[in-house]
Amino acid sequence: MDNIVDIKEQIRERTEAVERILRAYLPDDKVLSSDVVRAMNYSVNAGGKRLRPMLMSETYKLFGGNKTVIEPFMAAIEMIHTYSLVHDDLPAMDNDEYRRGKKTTWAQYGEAVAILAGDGLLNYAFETALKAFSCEGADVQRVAGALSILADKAGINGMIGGQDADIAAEHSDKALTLSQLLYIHEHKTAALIQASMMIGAVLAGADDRAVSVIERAAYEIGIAFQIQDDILDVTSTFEELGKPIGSDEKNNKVTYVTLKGIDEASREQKELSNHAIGLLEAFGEQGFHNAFLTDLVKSLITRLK
Ligand code: GRG
Repeated sequence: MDNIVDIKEQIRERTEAVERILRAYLPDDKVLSSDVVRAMNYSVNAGGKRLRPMLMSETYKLFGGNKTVIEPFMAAIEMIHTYSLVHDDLPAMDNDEYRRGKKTTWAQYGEAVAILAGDGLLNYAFETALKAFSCEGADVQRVAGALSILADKAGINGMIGGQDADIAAEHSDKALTLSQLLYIHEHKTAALIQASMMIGAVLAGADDRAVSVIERAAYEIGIAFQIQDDILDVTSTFEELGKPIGSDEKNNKVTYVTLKGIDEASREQKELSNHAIGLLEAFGEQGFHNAFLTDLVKSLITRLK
């Protein structure tokens, strides 16, 4: 019981730390006063678990990172994640009116402003990440490597590619196979989690072999995270999730749950998470430890939102 309270408290403290960093890097809507900038800030400040920046910073610490160079990248990954949600909620995509317990950006500001706010956040993410070059003690090669991972995993070979495959599947009259579903989850969901953890590792100076183990662990965490998302869409409530449940069924979506049933989906989710935890703990043999990181991944297995 004490452990659960403790991890919740540690997550709360780290969430606040991420939010302080976000506030420092978001554009000032009093200086650049426009609906688009206000909508960008509204979307990021609407809340959210801040999981990606947290995983990034904790992977950075795992490999001994302790400088501020990680901070612009933590803000950048949350901006990219938020832009994807802003665009995903649009009438042309999922047509959702609530997220994180608040009106979605298009429902609050109108479609045109929401499209631009998403574009603005994507661009601003790279403007922000580029600031890492001027952080004290920044290693130019590591920052360049991190930027390249960010661009690749968010782009057509990553998250956008996954969204594209998802939309193509929705428009197809053929039944979606498990391997097609895994392709969508790998790109749409796991790619940003991989970017987060790989960037943390690269900026801390981890070697190529370690970065590829992190890429694998983050893949498993990403797929497990998405399976839990599919489960919660069936089992949770509007109050808990901050958005309507049952949206997969409403949109006739094939998910891990519809293909395998809740029990099997839940079993595989745990198996993937535990394997990823094993990969992370094995770094202990090389002297790299971060107990909070493994506890954070464990907490995702039973997450309720
Ligand atoms: C529009 C280019 C483009 C991409 C959209 C991310 C995405 C792709 C769509 C959002 C819908 C969805 C189910 C995505 C899968 C990833 C996921 C579970 C996102 C929600 O992430 P959380 O739970 O959200 O971390 P919070 O609100 O906590 O930040």
